[in-house]
Amino acid sequence: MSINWEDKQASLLDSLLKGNSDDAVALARATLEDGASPAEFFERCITPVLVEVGNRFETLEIFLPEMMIAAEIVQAINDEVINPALKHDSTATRSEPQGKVLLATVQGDLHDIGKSMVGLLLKVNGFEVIDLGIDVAPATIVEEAEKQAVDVIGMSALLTTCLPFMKDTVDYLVETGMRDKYNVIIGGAAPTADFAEKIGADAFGNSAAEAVSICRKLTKAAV
Ligand code: B1M
Repeated sequence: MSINWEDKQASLLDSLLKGNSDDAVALARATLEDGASPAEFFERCITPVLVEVGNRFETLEIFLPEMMIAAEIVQAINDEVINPALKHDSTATRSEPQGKVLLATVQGDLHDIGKSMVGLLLKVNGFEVIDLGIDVAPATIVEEAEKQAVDVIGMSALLTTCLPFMKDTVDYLVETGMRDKYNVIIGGAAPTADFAEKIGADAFGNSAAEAVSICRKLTKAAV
């Protein structure tokens, strides 16, 4: 069955703005039953709808409480529908270890919906993931990378004001002579591929799926 993503997005947006969690969860469930993959629902429905929620926040059509409720409902969809379905799908995929990836949302930034999806997709694709959570300082990222002996350092940022902390982390690696030990990938709504190049990161991931293919390439190259 072909899925009308515009209709799905309109319904989800309506549920998020009305604070209707039950309808949003039911919509996700029905769309997966119609044949969409969990990752596809996340990328083609949840992500663009959250961008629209952000736009409405920016233009003062909605305010912080509504944006918070929208995020809580998305968390419910992830917990109840997307994550279990992704984990179920992963039993069919290969499971030999692909490498170890550290993930963190950078200092000052509390956004974690996208980073958590990156972590989940990496896990179901056979990566070991160390997720340090949100608001993580550059020194902590590097210390944990050392402690956990990871192959890849992955940083996420949605606030442009927090981009300097991505640069600080790469600079810290350079200053401590550890830059060559780690592959560094950055993503989130704030950075760009140009920014990644400018600060000396190895790659920029535009989506969770792209983050997985980049990590695959980076860890293969490291062998
Ligand atoms: Co905030 N927020 N928010 N927010 N929020 C944005 C980011 C904003 C763009 C909205 C807007 O104004 N248009 C704006 C930032 C503006 C800017 O910096 N230029 C903004 C603001 C201003 C704020 C506050 C300052 C608001 C305030 O308090 N006045 C505040 C800041 C808090 C803080 O962090 N210190 C704030 C708070 C919040 C909530 C708590 C309410 C909530 C977050 C809840 C949570 O994450 N648990 C929230 C939300 C939900 C948003 C929007 C609406 C949605 C973010 C999201 O989850 N998107 C957002 C609007 C927008 O992004 N345009 C907005 C969906 C998610 C799947 O996308 O994270 O981009 P994303 O991840 C994608 C890819 O980018 C990629 O994969 C994911 C899936 O494909 N990806 C990676 C992500 N990380 C990656 C890492 C990789 C590779 C790929 O490698 C390691």
